[in-house]
Amino acid sequence: MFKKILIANRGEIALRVIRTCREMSIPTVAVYSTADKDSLHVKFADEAVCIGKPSGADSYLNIPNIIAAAEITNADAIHPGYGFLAENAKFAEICAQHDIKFIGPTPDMINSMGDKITAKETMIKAKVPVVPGSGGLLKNTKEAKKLAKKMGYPVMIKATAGGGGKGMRVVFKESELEENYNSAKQEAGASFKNDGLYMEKFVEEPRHIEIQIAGDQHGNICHLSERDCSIQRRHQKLVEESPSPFATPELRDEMGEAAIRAAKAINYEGVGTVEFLVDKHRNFYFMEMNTRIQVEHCVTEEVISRDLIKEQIKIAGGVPISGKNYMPEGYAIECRINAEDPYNDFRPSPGKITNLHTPGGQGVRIDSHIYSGYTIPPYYDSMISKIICFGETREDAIRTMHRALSEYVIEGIKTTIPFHLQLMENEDFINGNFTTKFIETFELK
Ligand code: MV4
Repeated sequence: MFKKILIANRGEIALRVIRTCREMSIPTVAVYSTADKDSLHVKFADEAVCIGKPSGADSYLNIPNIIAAAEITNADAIHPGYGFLAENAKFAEICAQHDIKFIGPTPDMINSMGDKITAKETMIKAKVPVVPGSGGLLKNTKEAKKLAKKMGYPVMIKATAGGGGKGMRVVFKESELEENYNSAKQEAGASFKNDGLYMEKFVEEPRHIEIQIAGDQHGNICHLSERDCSIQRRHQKLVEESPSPFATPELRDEMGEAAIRAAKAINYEGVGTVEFLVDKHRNFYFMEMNTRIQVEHCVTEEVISRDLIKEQIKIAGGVPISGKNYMPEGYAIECRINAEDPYNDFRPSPGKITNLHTPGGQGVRIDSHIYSGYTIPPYYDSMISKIICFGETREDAIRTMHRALSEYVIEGIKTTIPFHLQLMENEDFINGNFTTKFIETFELK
């Protein structure tokens, strides 16, 4: 196993990785920006190295400084967490060149899922269902109009370098195609330095259901059941749960097997997630594959009783996995608590936490890096805590979540706790009656 792991991240995920390393008796190195010198990940790690100024580009995205930090501390592996460099193939490659194990897939595997047209072609070959569409790049608006007419409106124009909704447009009729095509192309070029576009039939009011998978260095691949992430706002997930209230045992089996075929197609190593759109008839379509640990991995951990960070580290160390699939037992929900004002268009609300009381009790797990007196810096993601509640049934998990949220006291800043409290009281949410459109019509009291 590894002698020492450097965590190239901050916040709750850095803490999350340090906790598992401690349980595995692996020493850790934290890296931090000058804005994070008082952060818990710095205090909890065995060693800490400052890697630059506050902005992400100067610190957590600064590859030379992170590699230098690993070299001076003799770390033989790097855990990238999520965000920052977690899906950066170049970084994974540079780690390998320095004899440092990147805890995650190889650069080739990351690249094969980074370009959406390539990923889709790979999925078609692997017999994973995809949304019918253009197949390759769109040449011009004339060709796009011809294709859309043949497919039937509405259609969706997407960026091949995209993900997370950037460079994506729904087109309802031919007269709207040209301006949407041009603005998507412009946005894609500006965001990704790649303005390639493709087209798909638009799937109306879908659910977002994703399958957690794991693959080892010996060709074993398994799935760890699904998460429902349909509760999103502007492509940011707010609540995730496992199992999905919309899944049936048959759907879980079919999606699980499709996700395994997807991972096998690229000989996947590490933990990963295959995202699907699921329509009202329970048809499912490959959307994208995330080649990293995700924020919402905890709900899966609760329903399968496994530590996914431990699995990542063992896989990276060459330990084989059993290869059997995991079925969910019980029910887990996660609410993301952000330092944002839900009454003011979710505007960021950084600042000092003047008073903090954290909930506890049966079925409550808090993954967070905040403490009383901590100042949330304005430079990074606004997520400050995850509450994960577990119960025998979905109703139990929701009731426990409501109780835990009502115990949570975070003073000095605005948080999304009031939003989550009202969501847990919403009839449609309680009945599992929601799609990715839910938040658009949800009104805060
Ligand atoms: C779609 C779609 C409907 N039809 N593709 C959003 C982010 C990107 N990963 C893909 N996305 C979508 N692709 C087709 N053909 C609807 C979305 C979508 C969405 C998907 C999952 C969760 C939330 C969403 C919110 C808006 C749009």
